[in-house]
Amino acid sequence: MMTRLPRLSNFIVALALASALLPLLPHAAQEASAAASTPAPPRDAIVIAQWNAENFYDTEDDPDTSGDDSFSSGGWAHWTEARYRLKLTNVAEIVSAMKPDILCIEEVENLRVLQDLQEVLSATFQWPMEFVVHKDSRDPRALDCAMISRIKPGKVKWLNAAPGLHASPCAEFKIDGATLTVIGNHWKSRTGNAKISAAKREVQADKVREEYLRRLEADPAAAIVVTGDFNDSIGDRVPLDCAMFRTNITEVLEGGDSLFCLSALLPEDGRGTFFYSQNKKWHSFDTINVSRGLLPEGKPASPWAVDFTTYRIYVEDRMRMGEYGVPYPMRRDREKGEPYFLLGYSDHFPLVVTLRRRR
Ligand SMILES: [Ca+2]
Ligand SMILES: [Ca+2]
Repeated sequence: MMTRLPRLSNFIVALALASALLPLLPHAAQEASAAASTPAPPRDAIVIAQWNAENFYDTEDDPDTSGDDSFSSGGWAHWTEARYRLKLTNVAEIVSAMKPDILCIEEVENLRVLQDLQEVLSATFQWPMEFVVHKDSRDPRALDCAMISRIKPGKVKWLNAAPGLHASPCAEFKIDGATLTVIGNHWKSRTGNAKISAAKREVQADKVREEYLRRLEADPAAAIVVTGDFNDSIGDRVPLDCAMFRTNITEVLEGGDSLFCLSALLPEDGRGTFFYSQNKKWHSFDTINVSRGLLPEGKPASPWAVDFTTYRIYVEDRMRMGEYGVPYPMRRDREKGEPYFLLGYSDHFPLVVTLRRRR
């Protein structure tokens, strides 16, 4: 059992603070947020972040799906407007600290949640991210894989591996005449039968590989970033051998038809983004993977190079809890039959990296 840090009193204080600091921002105030946006992002660096935001639902019941029912009024999760607002603030606070130009975000219920997040980012944290890449994927849990960005996306396509799996947004960003392709992912979770869930992830991996290979064949220098929550760790069969997210940089530099998994740069015991409480093990489910052209020594070179020193799992002390320092989530839980609420962020840690324009 994970140690429970927050107590009821903390919860009340946090909630009171949240409601005092956060007047309910009307959903429709997008013009205001657009007007407040800053000029184009700096072109010499592009920051990319990845985060599975865990059950990022609004509080309204979507009558077209039962996927959000437990997070709707009267549902099991006791998800209230105040808690939703606090989640928006918590997520926005961390995102604004990472300062991404492009954020790939998973487990978001709908466009409204993304718009609310944009509004809080802009109004409360002065980090406007005015563009959205989103599509309702008809997921059984009503959760989508999306992007928000400070750079206007060009062509967007959705990689649908199979019905019932999260579609992966594949967005092209035209920056100073060069194209950066970013693919966000949320592969099938490991719940249920292990073989069946791995087979589903394999189909998703094949779809992503097909897409990036096509781009590399057209342009061997193509700048491609593939990120997400893959529900498999570095070196597991599906990411390593199906998606070809390689951990050996030489292989990528020489072959050019695979991607380099940046988490291979981190120490082996420092790659975990998710902690499985049943077996008390860390998993590196979230990674950022890049094409050869983006590697500092990659040839042919893309217009940008990954700055290896910037790649990290973004964690602040407040994002951890318990003796293992695991991701501090925001959710209803129970201890000895007593329900309580954890008022953190997500059960995953985010990742961030900077690409620098080559000179
Ligand atoms: Ca809802
Ligand atoms: Ca519903």
